[in-house]
Amino acid sequence: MTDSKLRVLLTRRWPQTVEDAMAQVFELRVNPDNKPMTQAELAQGLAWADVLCPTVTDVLSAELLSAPSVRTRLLANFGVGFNHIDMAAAKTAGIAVTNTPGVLTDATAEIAMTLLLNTARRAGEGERLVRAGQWEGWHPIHMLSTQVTGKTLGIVGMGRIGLAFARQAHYGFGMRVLYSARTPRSDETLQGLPARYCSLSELLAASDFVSLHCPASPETHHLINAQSLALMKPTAHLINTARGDVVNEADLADALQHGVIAGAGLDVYEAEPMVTPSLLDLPNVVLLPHMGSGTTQTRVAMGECAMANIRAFSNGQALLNQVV
Ligand code: 8YV
Repeated sequence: MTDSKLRVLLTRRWPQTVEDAMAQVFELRVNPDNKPMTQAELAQGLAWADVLCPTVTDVLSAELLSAPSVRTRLLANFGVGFNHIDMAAAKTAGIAVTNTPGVLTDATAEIAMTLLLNTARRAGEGERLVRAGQWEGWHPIHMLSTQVTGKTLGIVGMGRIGLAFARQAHYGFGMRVLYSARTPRSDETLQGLPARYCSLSELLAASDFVSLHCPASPETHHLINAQSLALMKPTAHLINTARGDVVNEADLADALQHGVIAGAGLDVYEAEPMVTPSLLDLPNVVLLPHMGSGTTQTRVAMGECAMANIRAFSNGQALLNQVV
């Protein structure tokens, strides 16, 4: 198989420079509408393409991946999370899957920090007040908020992004770091960061800020629910830049309404782009539209990473970031 013959389908538009580079070496098709493809369109895409490049908005079910018409042998995912792909079905169908780890770590950690500062310091609320022309001027007890420096941050899932965020928080804001994960990390992995491993329940009870960085999986589905939220301090804030499924959104809205916790900052949701309506009315939650990796630099790097995987596949070499 040569590069020029490989059929590659992008389910959404990518940064132009990467699309141009791909078009030079592959037979490239791009979903021109830049809207999520329907299941029927994805089935057609899988029947045409040697390599399909999905994003988080494409649900690739067992039904789609096991159809006899499927020609695709590689799913080069644009993103690190792959919970939208039925991995067992891909494996059974002999379809390899790659992702784009590493290149989006710093950008996503930055959005976690944006949310933490924003929810703690009520920046969204303040901005809305000024824009609405309702600011009546400075006074000593106006819009008092929660100071971040020196507080305790609990990281749930100490992977690349969790660690990058913990480092920002510790070295930038003097925060004490606790973390929960399946296994403790070595000092080498933590790059010398003084972070203490503990159980999830201890982390929830002791943290002023709890930030989620675990993948979506059956084990982490609704890990944060009414019971776990009740373990948190009433002054604590929850940050989610991982996946919406990790949080029971209805339980979170309820907890925010009733003062079970003080605030939240969310970049991801259970049924994107739908957001639980009651959250929209709450002042103590900051809502972002899944933009963790959304810097120009990072989106280009994600495209280049996916392309490097496709080139390796095309040349019969070991895939660089194979997850199945
Ligand atoms: C991506 C993300 O933009 O990489 C991920 O897992 O959540 C985002 O940063 C998105 O998944 C694109 O597919």
